[in-house]
Amino acid sequence: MEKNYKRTLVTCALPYANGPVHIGHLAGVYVPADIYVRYLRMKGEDVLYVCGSDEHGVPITIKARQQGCTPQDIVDRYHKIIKDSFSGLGINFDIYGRTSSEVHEKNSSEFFRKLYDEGKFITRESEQYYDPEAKTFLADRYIVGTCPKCGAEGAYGDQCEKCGSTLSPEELINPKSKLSGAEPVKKKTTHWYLPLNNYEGWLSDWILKGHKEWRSNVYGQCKSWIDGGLQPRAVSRDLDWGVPVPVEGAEGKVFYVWFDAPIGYISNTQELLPQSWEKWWKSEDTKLVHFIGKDNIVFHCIVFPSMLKAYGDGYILPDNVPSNEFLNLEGDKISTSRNWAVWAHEYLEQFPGKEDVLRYVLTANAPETKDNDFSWKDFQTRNNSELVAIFGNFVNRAIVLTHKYFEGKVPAAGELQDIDRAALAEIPALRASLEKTLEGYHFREALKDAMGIARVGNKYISDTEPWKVAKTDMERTATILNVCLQICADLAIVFEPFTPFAAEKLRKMLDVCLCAGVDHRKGERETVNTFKAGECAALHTVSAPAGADVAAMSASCPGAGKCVCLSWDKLGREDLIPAGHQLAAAELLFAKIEDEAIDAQLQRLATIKAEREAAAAAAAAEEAAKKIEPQKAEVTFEQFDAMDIRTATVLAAERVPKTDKLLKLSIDTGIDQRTIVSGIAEYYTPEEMVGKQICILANLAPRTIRGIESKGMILMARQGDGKMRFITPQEALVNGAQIG
Ligand code: B3M
Ligand code: ZN
Repeated sequence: MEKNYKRTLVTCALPYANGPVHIGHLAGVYVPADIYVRYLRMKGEDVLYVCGSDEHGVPITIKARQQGCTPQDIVDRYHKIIKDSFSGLGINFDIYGRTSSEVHEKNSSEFFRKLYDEGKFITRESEQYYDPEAKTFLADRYIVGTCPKCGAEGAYGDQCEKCGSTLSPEELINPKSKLSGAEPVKKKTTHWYLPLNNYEGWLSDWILKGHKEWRSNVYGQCKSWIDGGLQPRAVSRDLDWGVPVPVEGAEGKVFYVWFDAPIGYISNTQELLPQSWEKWWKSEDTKLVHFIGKDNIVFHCIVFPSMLKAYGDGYILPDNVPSNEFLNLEGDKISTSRNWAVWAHEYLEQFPGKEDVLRYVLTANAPETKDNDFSWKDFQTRNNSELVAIFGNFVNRAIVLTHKYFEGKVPAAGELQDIDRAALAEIPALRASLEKTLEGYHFREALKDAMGIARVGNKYISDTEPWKVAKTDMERTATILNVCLQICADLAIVFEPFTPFAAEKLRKMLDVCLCAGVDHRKGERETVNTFKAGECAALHTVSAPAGADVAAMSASCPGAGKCVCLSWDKLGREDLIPAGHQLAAAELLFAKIEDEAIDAQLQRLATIKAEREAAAAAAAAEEAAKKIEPQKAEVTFEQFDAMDIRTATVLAAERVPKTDKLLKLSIDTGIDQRTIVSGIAEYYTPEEMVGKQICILANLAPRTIRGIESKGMILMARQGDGKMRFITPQEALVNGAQIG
């Protein structure tokens, strides 16, 4: 049953500050969340939008070690890159905090301490790997060895990146510490555990009975965890980077990153709103929504809720946890370590002014119900054939023609014809569908509806052909353009969540403003409602003391009466822009993306792939070289003795024409001079062979190879990868010396 909430708290998974964010992150979490938040705000709802960097965890310490700097250097660097990428894409959180902040250390410590004091944890002693040289416990990632599944070197104690198997350090063959290279030993250690098993029944009621409406991937994962039986989960680690465990006897122990990270949502809220944060986290009137990727489901649906339940004190639980599947890139899994990704910060540099295109393509292709693929060709097509050819083209024609025939003033509509009414009537229907899909977290569908409105406009102007009608009937032309401009105004509203930069540009052309909604970026000082766009934009920021009535703020544009104010509730009305309103100059809303830009991206990826394949081939060859063939079946001494093996010297050598592998060698065997054809051209040039002393099997029956009679065979040593070297006596001997 839909509850009647008063406000919505939207959180986005806190990205690890050990690398920049890529299109997979954006498509899975941040773009959908941003669409949702912008939409709710435009509707006048009170929304708090919280995110921040996740600055703890082993991957950060590993990265620091790789780069020879401190973990703090790493998180400082990536926190900034990530934060700037988000704002560059128009993703403006009310707060983008950090889990290395003081507020968070204090808050997460206090959280732990209360659970500890109330006996909500159990302790367990276990044996963990320990590096006797570095004198420290080793996280699974810090142990490397040979993969037991595929034999690859350098597999981690938790996973083999080569074959993708999940591993435990015990399974590794020949395990070594990444820190010192020493062989890890087992050592006893004690940790705190949250007994998730105690919360099983409660979780089952809450999720399996109470949230059947959650996406099937989320519900399904929860069900399989709960049905499989929950185990106590460690909340601490032996590590020197993280929030120290605040109890006596816990030296060298910090919180497990997945214990403190979700508390980060709360800490970041506290940092922004130190006085009033509780109403966002502890009021049944607040709707909490976590946007995450599918690999975070268990933490957000099982672990964190159990932590909050254990804590009590009125913490609310998520109403929904929209979680996406993964996005692939050009048919391959996105991978940070393999550099197979499109990085947000690089995109922003390489495609300035095209922030919306990425938002659009990632939404149109969002991996909502299954993994999906991003390809540069599709990116180009969606830009050129959808954004440019439909949305941009329609808007441009409507505004340019209004300038041409009516000096840029919105012409008054005369009596509407059926075709006009039919076009206008489609919009409220699309709006209703779009609201339903957005509220159900189906962003791809929602975008189709928004684009549907652009299609209605584009078809309408093509069908009514005002540029032809203008030759004979100015009154009818006025009506058509009036209808077109009303649809343009709809687009200036409806695209605000999806392509906010284009929507704003369109509002400038139309010289209208839009209530973009109330945000809390100024914390407790004030609540701000922005009305964005037209010439009169300066008038259009209202601020009120924090806690003001958001709905009232949204309803009152300070520009009202002086300019044309749009808002979500007006979407689909037929009188959005009044007759006589002066438009600004037309500008192109979207620009075509040329093949060169796409080719450059494909080239970059092709180079990465080629380098990866070359490295893989080299590694495979190295492995193969080590492969030793099993021993052959036994032979008798007589059988061996029957073979006449001797030293010989190569007198002359040449390639056998039209072959890659064969050399024709003229040989002094001590007995005679003869010809041997040998398949060694891949390994030796003719010049290299001349003058070399070799060993031959002299009494091999002659064979004719490519028309040349070959008498005997050169002895070669061959290793597993096929590499061959001839055998030569350790010191020069006469030709014809017998071997055996
Ligand atoms: N730092 C992000 C990830 O798994 C992880 C999310 C934390 S959300 C509290 O990619
Ligand atoms: Zn493997």
